[in-house]
Amino acid sequence: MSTTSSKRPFTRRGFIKGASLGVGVPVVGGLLAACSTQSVTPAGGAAVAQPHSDTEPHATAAAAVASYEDMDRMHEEGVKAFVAGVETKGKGNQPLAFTLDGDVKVFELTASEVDWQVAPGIDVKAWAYNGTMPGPEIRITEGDKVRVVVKNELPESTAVHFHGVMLPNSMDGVPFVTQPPIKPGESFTYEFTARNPGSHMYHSHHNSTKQVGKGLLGAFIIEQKDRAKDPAYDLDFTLILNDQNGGFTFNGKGFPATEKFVAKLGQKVRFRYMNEGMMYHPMHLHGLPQLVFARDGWNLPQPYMADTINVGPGERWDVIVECTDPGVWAFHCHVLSHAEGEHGMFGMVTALIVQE
Ligand SMILES: [Cu+2]
Repeated sequence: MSTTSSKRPFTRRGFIKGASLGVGVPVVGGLLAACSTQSVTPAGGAAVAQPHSDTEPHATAAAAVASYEDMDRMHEEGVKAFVAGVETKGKGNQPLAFTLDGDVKVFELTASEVDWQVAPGIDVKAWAYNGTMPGPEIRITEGDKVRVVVKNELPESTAVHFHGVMLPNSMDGVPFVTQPPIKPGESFTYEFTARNPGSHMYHSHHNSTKQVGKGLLGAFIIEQKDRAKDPAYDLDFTLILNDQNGGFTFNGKGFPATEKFVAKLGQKVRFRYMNEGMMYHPMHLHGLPQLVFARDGWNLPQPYMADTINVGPGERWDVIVECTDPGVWAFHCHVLSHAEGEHGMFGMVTALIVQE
């Protein structure tokens, strides 16, 4: 029985050469590069390296790519790098400051092409809002008047749709349906009052397979005016799930460059899952169950407990995790080919670290 592994350009010698450099960021980069056996071309973009996935059960039973010692070493190095912290250029999903025009909160977004580092060794050209993939987080409160001024510095037209947000039809951001496209060099101003609280998103709605795929997306969070309507929590984290530019990512980064979530024993943590990709991503947290209390920004009539929450494209799910047990809890997408292969963990993997 032949396996796909025998056709892979990866060689054991190549791995050993990389591994012999020792543990550290450059090595992880080297490992990721060594693990790249396929090219992924984001729609219209340059080919980027992506760690392969071992989906064939027989692949390990037949001719192994690496010895078990090599395999263990690669796994260990990835984990060690993650724990030590991997420096990458750029950080997405950062709060966007606003200015006040009377009682209107004014946000500015500029769409342009940038270099984006997903992980050491995985560098892509992204189309980004304000230079990051995902774009900055816009956070307002129910009842706020909001204005978003969008400037287009891309070589093609674009538009911004506020996904999940109730607003006047003319502000819905769909070219030729509710507005003309924003041509290169032009701007468009969106203005509305935030009516429905919850975890929402904003993204391009023009040539969207390419434009959202290349990174034109971000979180749009409308806080409850009456905070008591949501369950109580101490920490609030957003995970934007994606499977396009640069492979499988949380907030624009792939393991081991994904951000760690740190909480103290006894704290309650809110996670907002948002899927801006094109695949399903069941989010699984080890050890600590998740109280699912909102879908697409709408609080559920009856919250429920789960340990794996399937997040489909366009969906948002809000959960509360009570940090009842200390330790480093693995936290990953449970489509295993999005998270771990023969060369270790990659892509949609992080950890919730509960400190005593
Ligand atoms: Cu996944």
